[in-house]
Amino acid sequence: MKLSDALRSTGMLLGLLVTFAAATLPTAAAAESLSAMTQPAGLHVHMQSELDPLVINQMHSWIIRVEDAQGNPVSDADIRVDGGMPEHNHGLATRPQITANLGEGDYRLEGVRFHMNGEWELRLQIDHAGVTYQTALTLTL
Ligand SMILES: [Cu+2]
Repeated sequence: MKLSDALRSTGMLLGLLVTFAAATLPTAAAAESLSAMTQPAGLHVHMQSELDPLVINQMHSWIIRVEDAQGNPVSDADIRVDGGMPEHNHGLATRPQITANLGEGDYRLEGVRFHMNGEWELRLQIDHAGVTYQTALTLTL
């Protein structure tokens, strides 16, 4: 291989590496808005962090929006939230609580603090109209 060819290959490889690194770099902003359907099906949950950018080791709150399958707000849900890091087999260091029903299907969740970088799971149990729904939302910090 000629030197110029070798340099060109190296340049292309570097370019690929830079592209790869940019694509896999953790971006805090991407984690601040989550949504999921429930089990059993019937509710749609959307969560928005009030901490922006979302970072570790900082106590913060989220706004949880609950909608039915038709997109109508569900304002009389009873929500409990737990979480942890599935890969590390540990829970949250705090006990998040719903502290306000803001109406129109919005609820404020306070007392969330992620104490490590990595993949976190927020697990919601939602009681509504005699049915207990569950869902889990995942984010990476
Ligand atoms: Cu961990």
